[in-house]
Amino acid sequence: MPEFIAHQPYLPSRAPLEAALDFESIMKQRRTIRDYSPEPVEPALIESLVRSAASAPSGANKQPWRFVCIRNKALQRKIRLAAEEEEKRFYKERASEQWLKDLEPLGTDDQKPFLEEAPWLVVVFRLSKTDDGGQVYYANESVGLACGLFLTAAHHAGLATLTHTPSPMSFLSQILKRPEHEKPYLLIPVGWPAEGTQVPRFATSRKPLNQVMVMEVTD
Ligand code: IYR
Repeated sequence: MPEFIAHQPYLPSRAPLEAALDFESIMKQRRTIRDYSPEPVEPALIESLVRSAASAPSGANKQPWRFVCIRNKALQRKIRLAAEEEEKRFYKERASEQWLKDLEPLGTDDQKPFLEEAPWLVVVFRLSKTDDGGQVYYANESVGLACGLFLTAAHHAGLATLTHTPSPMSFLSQILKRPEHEKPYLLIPVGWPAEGTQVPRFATSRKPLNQVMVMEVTD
């Protein structure tokens, strides 16, 4: 028989709609940041972000994730150089014309200095098996949810992040000597935004609600 315990509901200190609107206005201020200040970020902060991320729901509560948190310039340089190798191939050979055109307004290229400059690099791995060899379920969805919570927790603390997905990412397994059942999923630089940093205007716009939401209220 499964054991059940009493649920302790979370009660916002304000009316639900006020709390929701406040949170919406906080989240709308999140931007992907590519220039980081050298200002350090204390490990306790990173640990808290990972605990928030790891509070995500996951298939059969298997928690199929590992957050490898790096604050080591030599290692960061290694990762930068390997990522830039992949990116050079991406921009020169692998990306389609259309893909490059879609990236134009972001102003990205194969140079990834933020991998070295950010005070922390958090490399997220998806577990394809549990650490004791058991099954995992909906691992992609689960890790995606955990990453979303990580970005949200970082933003809530005033920290900037960037979701970087060099492709292929297998160099991360080698450089970080991760076991076979851990698959690189996402690379997240974390830090304070550099003073005066700019963001592409293009990336600040969002579709209006009527394009992302279907309100099905008719009987
Ligand atoms: N991985 C490359 C290209 C890139 C792809 C997408 I889709 C983006 O939203 C941004 C960049 C890079 O990091 O430059």
